Amino acid sequence: MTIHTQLCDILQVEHPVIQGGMAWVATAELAAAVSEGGGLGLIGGGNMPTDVLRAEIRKAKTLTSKPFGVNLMLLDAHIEELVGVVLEERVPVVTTGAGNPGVYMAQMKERDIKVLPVCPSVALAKRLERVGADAIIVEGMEAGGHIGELTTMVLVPQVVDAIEVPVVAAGGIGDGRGMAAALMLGAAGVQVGTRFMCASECTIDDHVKKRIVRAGDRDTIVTGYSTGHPCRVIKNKLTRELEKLDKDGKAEELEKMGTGRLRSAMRDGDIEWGSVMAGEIAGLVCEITPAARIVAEMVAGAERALAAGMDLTGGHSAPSVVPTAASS
Ligand code: TUI
Repeated sequence: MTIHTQLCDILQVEHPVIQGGMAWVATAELAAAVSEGGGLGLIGGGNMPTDVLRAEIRKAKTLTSKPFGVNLMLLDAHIEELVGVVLEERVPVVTTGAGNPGVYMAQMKERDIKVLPVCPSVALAKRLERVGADAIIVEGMEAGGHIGELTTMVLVPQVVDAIEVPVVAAGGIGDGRGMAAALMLGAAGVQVGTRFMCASECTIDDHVKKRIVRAGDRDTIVTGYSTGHPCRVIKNKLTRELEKLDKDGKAEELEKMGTGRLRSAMRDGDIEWGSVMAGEIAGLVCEITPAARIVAEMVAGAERALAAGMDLTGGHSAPSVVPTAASS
């Protein structure tokens, strides 16, 4: 069995696996390595100065001839300029976070750019479909970084039922079993962040990769509820301080304390006082391996899991809910 979905045709990729466009993590090296492996690599444009984004896009073009994309954080102060860069550089795919990219849609479509917004709810997914999203990345709160309220397991099938365009499942997916489960929920592909942080080509500090490899199932925590911007990170000295502020409702102090911490973790390797954004699936990540191997193993694992599922259900990929003569 080979997994080929509508998402492969939309993105022009071999495998329906998108690498999360993580700010301060996803550089040209990682994006190109994932794309070379047959998935879709993304450059994380969040918090990037315009000239750095342009340089990263150009570097990725030298490292791969395959399609790759850019993630834009819509709350970025200079978002208009960043959109200008992806238009000028003719990046084939753009994913967006933290809002509705509707106002940029016409310009992107004019240049044949595929737009895949990240979305945490059914209501927003419907709005995003109406403004012309090519597919929607549905992200559960198992994910690392800034998150919504619902889990991937409950969100994906509800969005699949509510819209026509393909759904990409994100949050809590780190291997072939997770990918198979997402496809069984009706997703046309997966977006994977935390597992790719431990790709050999990922340029973050080694201390962060080793911290993720060492992480257990209960090693992440969500901070910042009091600010209205909850964020999943690996527990450390910083989160113990943030927890106290959260409990006391000191949102402003909390916001201030978190500023610049993602950079100090990912670039400088400060895993105690930095913001080590990672998903709950960190507990499953146990090695640092090339990105292409992560893609290949994930797809092969999903194919095995789906084939095994078919054996259990007598040749069908989903158990029937219609009563049969034997059971009635
Ligand atoms: O964007 C993320 N996760 C992130 S971005 C990030 S980088 C950062 N660094 C420092 C400070 C702030 C951010 C770290 N993690 N995920 C995608 C995502 N988008 N999750 C949730 C949403 C979302 C939320 C609301 C998407 C749309 C939305 O729309 C609201 C509306 O009604 O327009």
